[in-house]
Amino acid sequence: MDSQVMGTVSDLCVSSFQAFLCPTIPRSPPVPDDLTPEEQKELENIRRRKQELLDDIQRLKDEIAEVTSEIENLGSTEERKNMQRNKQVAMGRKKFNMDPKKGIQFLIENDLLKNTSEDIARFLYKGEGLNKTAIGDYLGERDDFNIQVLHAFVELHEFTDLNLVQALRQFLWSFRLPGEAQKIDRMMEAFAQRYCQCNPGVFQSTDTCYILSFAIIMLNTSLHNPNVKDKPTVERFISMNRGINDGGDLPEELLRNLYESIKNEPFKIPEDDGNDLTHTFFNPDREGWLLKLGGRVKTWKRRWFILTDNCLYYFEYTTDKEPRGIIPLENLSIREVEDKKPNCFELFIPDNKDQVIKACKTEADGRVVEGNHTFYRISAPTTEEKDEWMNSIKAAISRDPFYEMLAARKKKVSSMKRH
Ligand code: 4IP
Repeated sequence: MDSQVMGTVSDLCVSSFQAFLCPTIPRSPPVPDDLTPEEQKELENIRRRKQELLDDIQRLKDEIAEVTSEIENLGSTEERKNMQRNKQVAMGRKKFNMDPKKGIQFLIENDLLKNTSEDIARFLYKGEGLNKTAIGDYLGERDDFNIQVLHAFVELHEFTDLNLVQALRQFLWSFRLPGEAQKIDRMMEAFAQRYCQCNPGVFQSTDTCYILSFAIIMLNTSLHNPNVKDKPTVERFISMNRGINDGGDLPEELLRNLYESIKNEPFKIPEDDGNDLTHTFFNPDREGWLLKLGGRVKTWKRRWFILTDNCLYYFEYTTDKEPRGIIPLENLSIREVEDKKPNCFELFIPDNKDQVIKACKTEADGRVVEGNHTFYRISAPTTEEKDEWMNSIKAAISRDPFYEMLAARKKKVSSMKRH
């Protein structure tokens, strides 16, 4: 092949390359006249092959473009779908935190959650981005479906080979106990059932487990709340729990272990919003100096007050063994009042003017007699202390249904024993 042909071929290669880069394919120039017939034939062959090559390249480019756009579309649709889904889940969580039922409904309607108790329970158990108070509220609801979710939620907890304190730690961390006694009752009942299911043979019945769980929660308060000065000993804890195992006693070693566990490490509870019974359990009691107005004779006396066991005790001196008076808070209400003395509040019987409040006092000669108060007016040293006292007393008063609930359970156990 002479140099002219070579030049033409290399020109063709360059133009092929350009054609690859450039979408418009240049037309082939006419065949030069001065070539021999063989050379012309060869040139035509080269041009044909070039055209075939160009066609192939174009086809390939089209295919690549098609596949690339398919992949791009595929990626962006998936991404868009995912982003949309994540946005909706975040919105569902927000809604849940504001109104648990509406949040769950929203997630179900948007196919982000199945409408089954198991799926919802898993969502709550995972708890990502969910407010623990809202979880507690949802689980404590009374209707059948919520109760099913509660049971599915409790089933997700694995308590096998954990002692009762360890199991309670896990359980009380997964949501916040709500403020209503009935809700707490349902939740603790479900907890006790699950614990007994995971640890058969530890307790005679779920009632025992239920009662002991509360005893442990209260022990936690007594041992770790700085406002409670009278810390129960292990012996007292053991004696307080006598007979709770369907009339029999629980092994002392078990109670000692539970006591030690709580003593060494208090319960960790989810963030406190101050508006539920967990708050009451963990911060219920208080003591300090207050002024009290007399019953018949209206003299102000400075007394050392202790709030514990739903009663208000007052002493003349902090070191006194016997109180001068005891005011059970059952059936009483509390309100702020104006007086010449600052920071006053009053304990009174609602809708009643003359009835004397059930209380006892010690006379100067040491006799214990009934009190004479139709109201107890009390003055705190500062506004803050007044507010703290009022809150603590309110919490103690509102704890009543809970105590009733627990008392009912204890009664049930002892009557079962009798039969
Ligand atoms: C007394 O006044 C004290 O204020 C008593 O308070 C009070 O009893 C008496 O009420 C009141 O008469 P005097 O000491 O000036 O006589 P405390 O017991 O703290 O010393 P209460 O029932 O408030 O304890 P009456 O109702 O007994 O008169």
